[in-house]
Amino acid sequence: MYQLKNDRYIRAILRKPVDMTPIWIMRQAGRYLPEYKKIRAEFDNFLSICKNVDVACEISLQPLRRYNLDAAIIFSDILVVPDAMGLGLYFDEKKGPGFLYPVTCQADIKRLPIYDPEQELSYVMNIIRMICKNLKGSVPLIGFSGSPWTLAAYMVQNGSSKNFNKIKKIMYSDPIILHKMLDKITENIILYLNAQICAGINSIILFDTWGGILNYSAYREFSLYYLKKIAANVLRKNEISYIPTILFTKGCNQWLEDIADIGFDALGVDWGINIGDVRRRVGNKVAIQGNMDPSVLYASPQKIINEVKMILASYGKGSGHIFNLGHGINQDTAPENVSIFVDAVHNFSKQWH
Ligand code: 1CP
Repeated sequence: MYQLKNDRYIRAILRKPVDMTPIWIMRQAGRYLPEYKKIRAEFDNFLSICKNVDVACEISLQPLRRYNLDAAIIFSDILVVPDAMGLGLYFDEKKGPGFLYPVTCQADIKRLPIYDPEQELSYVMNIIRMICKNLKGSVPLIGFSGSPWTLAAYMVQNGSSKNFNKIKKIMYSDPIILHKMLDKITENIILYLNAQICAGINSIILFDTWGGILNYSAYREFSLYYLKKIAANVLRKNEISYIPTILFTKGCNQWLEDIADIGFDALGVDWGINIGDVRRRVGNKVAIQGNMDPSVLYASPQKIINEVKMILASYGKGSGHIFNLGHGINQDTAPENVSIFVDAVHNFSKQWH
């Protein structure tokens, strides 16, 4: 375990004073970077990169060499959890993720195992240990998982979906069996995140990417309930410090008060809401991550800077803001624009602290 040299990200989540607003970028290691594409071209599939400890570590570090980011994130994917549960994950170049053995019936759900993450996901723990050795505490390392609901959606739909009809059919026709599935996924996620903490990560983010397709009561019953269980059961500290947690949701801004109440330290919000309004609504309960539209990075440098200034001003004075995009960075973003973005956040946020 290393003492952190730059702990701006951690301090901001804990709403302690900072000299400037910290920034990291969702999907910061990935397809918009030429150095990633170069490595990617040497492998025929994405999963083999995720399982290659040296390569995944190198890719995690790439964005930090280019930009003054305040955190690193492990290079992996939320779908390695269903893979470790025996579903046989693959990534099709055109169609995206899919499973050899998707969940199609009750018997499939009954068969889902509770795994040992130190066995089934040992490669992720090895990647974490290797990144930590390289970072030597220069910035915090973020670990992550998909939310139980989001993972269940992929496992039942067999990949992505436009209307999520299959999982919604189970939800409305046999909610008890869906709860059994969510229970197992939740238990596996807690084991996974606690193993990540033991391996050395400094913070956790949960991605509830598909919570926003539900109505209010279904969101509370099938997503929020399980996220609350996770917040209550992750270790929250290692030998030397507290491990702050962020919950990222998409399309859930109408339920912010509920989401702020379940025990995460920070909420990640998309760009569908003014960040000042988020702050007013959640008060002192949580810190806020976000929330620039990733498409702003297509604009001119001056427009990017203006947008950054506007979001900083909307948030207002004081700590508790972790700057980020409102969703993952687009793969056709110009890497030069990312420098302008990151530096603008640092330069123009000083006056707010
Ligand atoms: O060929 C390639 O290069 C594969 C593209 C790719 C990459 C680079 C995928 C497939 N996943 C990733 C990496 C990844 N995914 C990271 C680490 C990179 C970083 O942040 O620096 C992380 C944190 C994720 C998380 C992830 N994967 C989410 C949650 C966050 C979000 O964006 O909402 C989700 C929903 C996924 C599923 C997934 N994996 C990959 C794709 C194309 C998808 C989306 C499928 C869909 O459209 O539903």
